[in-house]
Amino acid sequence: MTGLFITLEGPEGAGKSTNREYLAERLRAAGIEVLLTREPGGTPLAERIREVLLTPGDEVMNADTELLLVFAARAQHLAGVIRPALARGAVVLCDRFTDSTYAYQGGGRGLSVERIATLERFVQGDLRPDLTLVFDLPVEVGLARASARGRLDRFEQEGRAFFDAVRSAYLARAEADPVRYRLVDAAQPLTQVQQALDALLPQLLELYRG
Ligand code: Z5A
Repeated sequence: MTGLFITLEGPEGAGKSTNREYLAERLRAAGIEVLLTREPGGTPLAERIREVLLTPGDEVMNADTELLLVFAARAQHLAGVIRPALARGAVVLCDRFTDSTYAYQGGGRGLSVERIATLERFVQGDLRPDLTLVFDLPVEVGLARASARGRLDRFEQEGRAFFDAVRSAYLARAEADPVRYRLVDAAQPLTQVQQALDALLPQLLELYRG
């Protein structure tokens, strides 16, 4: 039996973590094993790489270094957590995955899609998410939510053009593959976002039960 791999994507402050918990509750209520995880991170070693990626420092991180670090963390996460969970039939709900790489390193940093795709094939083989929920909202709304938390991480210190490019990359990916991606209007009040997720639930259960 193989499980179901669902990723939650979108810019900062879009509500991915909040809604990941909500979806997990709904799926568990249906008697399904759910594994909640996140990227970068998800294992002790991958969480250490996350610290390196998110902590601001005096030395500017080269964009290729950043790209290789996100895939290094992903290789560890896939081997240690995601693949074993899928193999035992769990639903994996992952807060960010390779679409973040296309959005941040591709859109934001301007690295080529081909270079990212090469690493994607190398690290993941054929594994791709079964479903990707893209939580979309205007850049300023997401940044306001994120900055209300206080200290900004290394990515959150980027300028407006970076986040516009991130959002455009997400929207382009979602538009190119409406079967795998579902856009969620994350600017709505939380209760409405969760109603939209409730409406998706029957499709998720159908995908899971095959
Ligand atoms: N990154 C990358 O560059 N390349 C990669 O391949 C990967 C990642 C995998 C990880 O940070 C960083 O790594 C990320 C990209 C980069 N860049 N940044 N920054 P992260 O995942 O920890 O960061 P995040 O996405 O910024 O987390 P976040 O700000 O916590 O966003 P969220 O999980 O989408 O939101 P939340 O925590 O659920 O909600 C944020 C706040 O908004 C919170 O107070 C909620 O109560 C509130 N909220 C949520 N929904 C609503 C609604 N609907 N209305 C009002 N308020 C709401």
